Amino acid sequence: MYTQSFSVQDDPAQKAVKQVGSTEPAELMAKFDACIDGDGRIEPQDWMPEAYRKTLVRQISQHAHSEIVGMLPEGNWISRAPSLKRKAILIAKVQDEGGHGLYLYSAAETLGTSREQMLDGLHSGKAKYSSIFNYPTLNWADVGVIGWLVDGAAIMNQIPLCRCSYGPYARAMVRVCKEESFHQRQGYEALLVMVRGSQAQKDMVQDAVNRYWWKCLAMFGPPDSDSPHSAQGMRWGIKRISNDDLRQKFVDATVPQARVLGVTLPDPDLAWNEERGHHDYGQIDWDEFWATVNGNGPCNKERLATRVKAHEDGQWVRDAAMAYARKQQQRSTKEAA
Ligand code: FAQ
Repeated sequence: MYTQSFSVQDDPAQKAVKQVGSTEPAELMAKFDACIDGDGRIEPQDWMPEAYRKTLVRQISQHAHSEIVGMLPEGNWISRAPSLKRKAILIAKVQDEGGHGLYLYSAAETLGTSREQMLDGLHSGKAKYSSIFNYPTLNWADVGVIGWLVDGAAIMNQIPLCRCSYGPYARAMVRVCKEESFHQRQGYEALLVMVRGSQAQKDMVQDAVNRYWWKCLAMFGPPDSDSPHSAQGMRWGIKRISNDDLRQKFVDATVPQARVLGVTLPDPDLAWNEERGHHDYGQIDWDEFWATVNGNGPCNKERLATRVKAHEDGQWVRDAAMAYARKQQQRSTKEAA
């Protein structure tokens, strides 16, 4: 169902957005534009305008950090998973998210930005990561809801990125989406088991849905009218579907899933609109979203402090790996001599 985004036609109006005041060499720029207009792929060795490179690094950095910080809310529940099976699934899922972060840091490296630079940005609080990971996971149902809704929203957003104009990012996304699809299903299945259980379990699921629903809608970013990067990102074929259109797709896909689970999505304005062929939904609290994005959500400080500590605690591993690599290199140089 999430793969429907593959078949969405690009809006020709996107291509009409031209770069304003470019100082790039006209000939190279024309070649680049022709590649983008022809739905080609830009590879690391190809010439690209600096603004395109910068936009990609910005978006990939936000995405990579989201995967890494995103390990924390669910990671908190590994030691408290209700069975060995759930523990094994959760460990695998959290590990996958770490892997996604690494593919993405590698994709950014192909654009000339080192992992150290990106991590400095995260640890100093300059770089962004997804707002959703600044909320606490209060009960076991939160883990299921993160799989169902957070990974569901992530897939919806990332399937179009498999067609991103920058080759390494697009290719990384193919694998990431396959894994996210497993994550979404394991979350949904965990919730199905809970809603067939006791009243207390059903209440836990509903409580988790109530807390996460609106935050998941905000994951798609600000409304199109308030999204500074969307027009250019779409012109360059980095983004293929707008923030609002993806949000709408997510709502439409999730309503029937909620019905099967027997949970209520906490929005009195949620209703099918026959004329639009979509669900209408209520107002997202954008003030709360921006407060969270700007570092003042319920868990921002804790998340960042945990990441900084993990990085510092891991220094000895990086030192040992570098010392080993140097030793191996010296040995092979000696053998070659
Ligand atoms: N949270 O003009 P736009 C996952 C920022 S991965 C925080 O619309 P753009 C997997 C935005 O960066 C989830 N900041 O920007 C998982 C920009 O800031 P800047 C992450 C946000 O780039 C599951 C400013 O607002 N997925 O969940 C958010 O065109 C479970 C203006 O916004 C990705 O990152 C937000 N929600 O569109 C892991 C996908 N929204 O740079 C563990 C790739 C917007 O000006 C467990 N990224 N901002 O300072 C994207 O598709 C895009 O970057 C958007 C934003 C759609 C997020």
